[in-house]
Formats: sequence, structure tokens, C-alpha cells
Amino acid sequence: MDSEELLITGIGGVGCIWARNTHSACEGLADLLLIDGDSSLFENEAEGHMLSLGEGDSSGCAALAPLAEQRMLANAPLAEEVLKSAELVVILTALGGGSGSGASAEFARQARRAGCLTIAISAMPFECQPLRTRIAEIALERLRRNADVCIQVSLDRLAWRSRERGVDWLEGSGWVEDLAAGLIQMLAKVGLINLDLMDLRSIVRREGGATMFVAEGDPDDPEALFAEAMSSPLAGVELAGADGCLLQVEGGPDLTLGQVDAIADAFTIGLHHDAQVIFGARVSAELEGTARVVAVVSGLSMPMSDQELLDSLM
Ligand SMILES: Nc1nc2c(ncn2[C@@H]2O[C@H](COP(=O)(O)OP(=O)(O)OP(=O)(O)O)[C@@H](O)[C@H]2O)c(=O)[nH]1
Ligand SMILES: [Mg+2]
Repeated sequence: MDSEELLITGIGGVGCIWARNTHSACEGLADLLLIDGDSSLFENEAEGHMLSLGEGDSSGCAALAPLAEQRMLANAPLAEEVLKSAELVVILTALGGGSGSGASAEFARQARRAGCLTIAISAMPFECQPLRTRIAEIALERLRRNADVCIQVSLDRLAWRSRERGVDWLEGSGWVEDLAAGLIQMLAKVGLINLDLMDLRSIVRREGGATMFVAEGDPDDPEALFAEAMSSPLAGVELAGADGCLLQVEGGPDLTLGQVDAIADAFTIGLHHDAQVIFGARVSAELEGTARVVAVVSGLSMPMSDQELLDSLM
């Protein structure tokens, strides 16, 4: 796919950081759109499209989600220009503030109306932020209704993971970026067995919820790769009953068919016996001795209620 058909969109301060990092990891494979109330974030227009929800000042719409939503609505003609050439939109946002919580669902609605397959990766606030969590829950409900796929990340789990690795959750955790970049690369780079947007559509449009995993590790240890994927900082995921899976295995020039087969088995063995599995494989010189797996799983039992979600964050 061409780069203007794949659009990475960051909404709100944290979402824009993640989107920028994802975009640079994708090396010209996708376009970038940054949406925020604080336009001081937009330093370098050459890097992508910028859409300000502020009124020419840097005060933005701090903690005012309804205001951000109104401004996103008013900016629909500008967004439409960017969405015209897009086929897949990946939205990155952290909910609980004003800009991300207010504008994400409205932007997802605009993207779908423009015919784009819309995948949102949205983070829920830290559990010690009850007011932000309340704002985020309302925003999440609306985002779920408007996006084709809405993946929830827990900031608490993201932070634990980052602490274990000695990196900052915001700048260095890398997990959100790996997930989003994995999805973009799956569609944009040519492989031995290619996956395309039609494949992705047919998996995510199945009934029930959908989510994504990413893992990187030893190609001779499929179980460890699967365990790594399952240890992701996702919130509210129940894999039981999953009946759709898009799976891409990528490895170095030394990757063997036997390794690919064993990895595919490890990732699909727990799925429904009638599951639709679409499979892709690619060789990349820079992955010598390593395998990277990206999986989109669908047909999940419906997302958790607010209370269940809160419990899962505890
Ligand atoms: N503890 C902590 N949490 C943060 C920090 N920055 C962001 N967050 C979390 O990330 C969520 C989203 O933050 P931002 O992306 O900055 O919010 P925004 O959408 O830009 O919202 P406004 O700035 O209010 O328009 C918040 O609800 C918090 O849960 C921080 O410095 N410390
Ligand atoms: Mg902000």
C-alpha cells in the first residue's frame, strides 16, 4: 500500500508522542496526522499534517472534552482533506484529558464516514486517577461505537512494564509504537506471503471484539513468543472464543519454514476450531536470528462493562 493510504493519527499530548514515534519507526511507509489542543506541540510541519483544536493560543482545551469534540466537528472539512486518500487510519490516544477524550470518537466517526478502516489504540488512565478514569470511560464507550476496532491499553500495565525495563512509560516504553508500527508494516511492506487491507477487513469485521498483539524473540521458541504477546499491557481482553486471526511472522534470511509453522501453531492453537486464520510471512535482513509476530485476533466476547474494566485495572 502507498504511504498516503496508511494514516497514523495521534490525538492529545500523549497520543501525538506515540504517533510521532510510530511514524518514525515506519520510515516513510505511512502519513502522520497530529491533533491536539496545544499547538506548541506542532514544531515541524514537514513531518506531517497538523490539526489544532486550540484557538491560536497554547491553552488548548485542557480537560474540556466537550470543547475538543466541538472543535473536532468544526474541523471536519480539514480532516476530510487528509482522509481523502487514506484507507487505514490508526488512532493513538491516551484518554482522560480533554483533547484525546473529546476528539478521538469524533475523528473516528469522520474517518469511517470517509470509508477508512479505523483502528484505535487507546490508553486508560492510571488507577490513581479516578476523575480522569471517569472521563476516559465515557470517551471509550463512544470510541468503541465509532471505530472498527478499539484496543484498550492500561497505563498502569504499560508503566509496570516500562519500570521493569528501566525506561520511561511515556517516551521509552515502545510497546504502543511497536504494535502500531507492526500493523502498518504488515500492510505496507512486501512479503513472501502478503497480507493486505482486504485480509485485515475480513478479520476485524467479524462479529465480536478484536484486539492485536505483537512479540519479538527467538524463532526457535514459539511458546516464549506467545507468552510475550500475552504479557502485553492490554486491558479488558478475553481471548476465549476468538474465531478470527490475521497472523504475520517476520524473520531474518535464516528463518525456516519449520520455525514459521511452529510459531503459527503456538498462536492459533487456542482459537475456536472453526477459526478463520489468514497468514502472512516476510523476510527482513535486519531481523537476523529474531522473529517478530503481529497478530490481529477477532470474534472475542464483547468488551467488558465499565465495572469489569475498572476491576481489570486494579
Ligand atoms: N501520572 C501522569 N499521567 C499522565 C501524564 N501525562 C499524561 N498522563 C495520562 O495520560 C492521559 C492523557 O494525557 P494527555 O494526552 O496529555 O491528554 P490530552 O488529551 O492532551 O488532554 P488535554 O491536555 O487536557 O487537552 C491522562 O489522562 C493521564 O492519565 C503525566 O505527566 N503523569
Ligand atoms: Mg494535552
